[in-house]
Amino acid sequence: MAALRLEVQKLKNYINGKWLDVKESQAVINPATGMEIVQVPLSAAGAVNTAVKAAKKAQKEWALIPAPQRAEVLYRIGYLMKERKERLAQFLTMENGKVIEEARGEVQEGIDMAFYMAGEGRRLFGQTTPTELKDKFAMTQRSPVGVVGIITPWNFPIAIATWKSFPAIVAGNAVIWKPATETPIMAYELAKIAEEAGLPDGILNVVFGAGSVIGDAMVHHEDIRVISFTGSNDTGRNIASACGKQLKKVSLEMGGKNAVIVMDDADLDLATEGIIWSAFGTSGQRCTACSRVIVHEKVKQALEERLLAAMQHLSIGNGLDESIKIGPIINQSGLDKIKKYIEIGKDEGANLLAGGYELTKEHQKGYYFTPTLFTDVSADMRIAQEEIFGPVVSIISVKSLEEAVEVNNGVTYGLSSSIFTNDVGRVFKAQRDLDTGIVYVNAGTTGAEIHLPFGGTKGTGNGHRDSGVQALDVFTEWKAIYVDYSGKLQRAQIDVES
Ligand code: UN1
Repeated sequence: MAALRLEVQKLKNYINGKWLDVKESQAVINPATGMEIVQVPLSAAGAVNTAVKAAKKAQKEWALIPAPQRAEVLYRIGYLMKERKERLAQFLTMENGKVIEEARGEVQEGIDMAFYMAGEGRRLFGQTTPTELKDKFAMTQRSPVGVVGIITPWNFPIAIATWKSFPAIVAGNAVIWKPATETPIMAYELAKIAEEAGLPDGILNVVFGAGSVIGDAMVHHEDIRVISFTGSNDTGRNIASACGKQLKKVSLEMGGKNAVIVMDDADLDLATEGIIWSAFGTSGQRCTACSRVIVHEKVKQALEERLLAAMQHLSIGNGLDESIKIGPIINQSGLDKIKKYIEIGKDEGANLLAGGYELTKEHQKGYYFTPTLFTDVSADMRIAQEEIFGPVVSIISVKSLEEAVEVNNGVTYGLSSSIFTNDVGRVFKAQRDLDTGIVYVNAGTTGAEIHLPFGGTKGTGNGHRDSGVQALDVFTEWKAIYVDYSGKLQRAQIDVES
């Protein structure tokens, strides 16, 4: 196991290129050991004002730098992240708990985003188009919105931050970033990298603190023109209504109740692997985690046997140990929520096939929960409807593809879904009818790549997408530009010969 140590005992805000001390702070706990790693500042709301003031000024100059030159900084950020991949991954495992292999994957996702968005510096495509009138030219162009606010979660503390901040930066905005207080080290490391890469002062500002203080101040600050948020549905709704009143643009990603559908013609061994990986990886703490398995009744028993056998191999412990497959839950309240849903499932009459309990004695101070399978679950039970954010899967049996699709779609969320089948007709019907933002065929529900849009339908979001070229839509305004070189007044819709 690594013995990496942070050089500081207390983190600082990064505002206008300066590292600023904050009086109040709280401990960041390694969920695998219960030990303190570092202190995270709890800033007062005034820190947001200071950051916005600096960002506003810096953004004006940044927007005038040609996008390919802005992108050069992102390339340097990408190379520094690559150089520090192992360091970042180890700190990620320490603060978040995910196993080291997954932590490396998440850091890679951030590196991919840096290079992908740097490439956008030479694209940022608009359109040229004819006009109705002679000697007139028309085009569209993306303009930065100004100062943008990003609020990021603890479950993907670096990847999600890159999905939001890199498109914002390459498009010419300045960013105010409030990272989750559970996982501030990734923000600290990324800000250090941005500083070393030569990102001008004031373009990326990190303000640590509570959502109720810093997040709230950002949402209500009139000079922050966009809020991009990933987190819980309740918080997202509050943000959306506060932003609605101010006509502030808001992009939300708020989780899922993702299902893997297994048809009777599926490769059951492959489906088992896909379910285990997407349900129990990251201890189920992904927005994309599989938390329902919708299985054709003909193969239900065979699939359950395979899942139970595969679950025997899931070693649980500190994710810095390369042999461990399942890390801890983020904290006590995460654990309590999972435990509450186990009781709900039992009360609802679901059949607990495996797991369902917390590991205490063997794992001492960490927060560990066993991978859990409920079967004979009906689609309307709360365990099949509500996001649990833990390693808990509900198996629901169905008689047909049509019924499977109906069950899949019968939840308030719409992030990710998957189908295992070898029938090409079923593949095409499923990808058409599954009402989620992401659909997988013969793979689990996790593993989105950064050059495709990430987000979902219904209660998962509000129509925007993270990552992909689509993320640029959140952080830019479309400008339509008309150039009349006729030398005379030409009136659209009127001076047109028909
Ligand atoms: C999340 O859980 O919020 O597709 C993000 C995936 C990862 C990202 C997950 N690439 O599972």
